[in-house]
Amino acid sequence: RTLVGQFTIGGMTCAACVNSVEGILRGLPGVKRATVALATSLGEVEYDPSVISKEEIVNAIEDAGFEGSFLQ
Ligand code: 9UX
Repeated sequence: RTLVGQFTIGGMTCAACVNSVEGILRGLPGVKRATVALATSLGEVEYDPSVISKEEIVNAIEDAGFEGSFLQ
């Protein structure tokens, strides 16, 4: 079972940040798919909630120096 979650992401100031954040998210256990958009500061992850929580996903984003907040 997977869920799809949308989040806002702060601190991305150049296009390479997108690759950095996507790479971090895609490397997390339980994350099946991850995209972030520089222009809108929005991201989306498909994840298995039995493996990883939204809080753990946000922590990974913040450990990399960005800010993340799920929309719901
Ligand atoms: Mo660009 Mo982002 O020089 O972490 S890669 S600001």
